[in-house]
Amino acid sequence: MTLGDVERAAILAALFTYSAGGRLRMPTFLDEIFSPEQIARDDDSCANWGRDWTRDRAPAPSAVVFPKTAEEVQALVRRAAETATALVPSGGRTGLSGGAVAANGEVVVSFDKMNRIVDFDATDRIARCQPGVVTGALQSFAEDRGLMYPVDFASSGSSHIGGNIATNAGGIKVIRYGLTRDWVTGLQVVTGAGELLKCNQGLTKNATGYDLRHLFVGSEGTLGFIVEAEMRLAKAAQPHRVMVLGVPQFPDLLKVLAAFQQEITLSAFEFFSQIALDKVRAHRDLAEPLSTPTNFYALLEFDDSEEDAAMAAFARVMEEGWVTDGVLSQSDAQAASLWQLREGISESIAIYTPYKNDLAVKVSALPEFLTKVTDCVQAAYPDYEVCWYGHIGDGNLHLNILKPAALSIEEFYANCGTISPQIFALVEAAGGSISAEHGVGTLKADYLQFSRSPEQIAVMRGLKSLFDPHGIMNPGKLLV
Ligand code: 2HG
Ligand code: ZN
Repeated sequence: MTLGDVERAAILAALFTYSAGGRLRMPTFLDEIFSPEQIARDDDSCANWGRDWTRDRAPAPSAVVFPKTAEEVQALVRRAAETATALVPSGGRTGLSGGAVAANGEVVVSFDKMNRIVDFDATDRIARCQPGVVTGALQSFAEDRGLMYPVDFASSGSSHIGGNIATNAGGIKVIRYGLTRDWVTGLQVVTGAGELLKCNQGLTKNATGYDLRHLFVGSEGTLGFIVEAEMRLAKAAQPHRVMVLGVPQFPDLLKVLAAFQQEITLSAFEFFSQIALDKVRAHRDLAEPLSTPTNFYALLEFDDSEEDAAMAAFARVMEEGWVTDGVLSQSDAQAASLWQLREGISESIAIYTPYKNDLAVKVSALPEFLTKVTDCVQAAYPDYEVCWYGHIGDGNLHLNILKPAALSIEEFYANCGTISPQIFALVEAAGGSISAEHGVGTLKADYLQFSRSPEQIAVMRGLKSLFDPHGIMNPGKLLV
């Protein structure tokens, strides 16, 4: 039996409407592009691949697809454009801003099967990666060759290079090695118009006008999908030492930073508050790092070869009274356990379903800014615990407000939402950013105007319609 045009159209229309189970049926063209094992639409898969680490929206995609090649991604985007099918890219799903959440019947495009390092050139020191390469896998690949991929964070064991690029991920070593953007030497991207763009192709010098590569870094999948990235690797790091210092007054943290930077090259300068330390110690059963507890702690990392100069700086900050106590790692194992005090915080507070903010101001503006934000939260909700930590050496503060056990998540988030505009007004007044390294996604999309002017947002919208004329690329994220 063959179908006439009318029957075919009716069946297609029905396939795009709600099925008896309430879920949107997957568009039929997926079967034309992918083999059956590359498509999933069962509840578990949709729940798993349809979300990131945020929990404020329930995942409800119509299907998940697992492309294996750039050609398949291109075919998918072209057919999605013809049928107005929304697509959501999915990497390691470790995002904290809802950038990879599919809550509206979209097709999730998982890059799990595009996870190979396809080529490496030792002269160029460039690894050509598919987008689904796990950050930790690229780090190990580099180490095996006596090199280093220096962008690092707690989620490097599951986050993907493609997702890192889409959010311009930062992490714990930005003070010395910069952001993901600084390590991308080439990008291949399928735009929302279905075009494959090869941007920069691994060149160091390329003065031929607009550098399109950088438009896609931090674009959160709203302009196109990354299908290949050329990542620069660095000379291997020297063995390093980790120091944890007790600093009673927050402004003194910056004096400590300056004192150490005068003597040595820091590869990390992180901080956390006593509340953050209590939570991570309880969660991971870790020992108290210093004999006397204090309000704030700094965690420093530097090359082993600079130990003497670091000790000279330590003597000075103790003498000045900025630091009350300190500990220096004597082995790699000790360095790793000191790092746990900082890297384990986010995971340890997850049980409090925290209201998260990822804020940046200039380093010099941090003390006044932190005081004002703390006062703002305490004035509105004196009972809420405020947990501060972050990458203070590059001006990035993570503000986590912890939910009191008696409150429902809905009530707590609604309460915190009422003070968000005040917090973001403080960010704006300080010339800062409402998202330092986690992206805008859905969570911060309503607040973009606190960091970007109307003129900038208009230009961003222009770029969006140029690269994604059909509005199918990660809709509802970043620009709403
Ligand atoms: C970190 O620095 C991560 O630990 C997560 O960026 C921050 O959980 C957070 O707020
Ligand atoms: Zn962070």
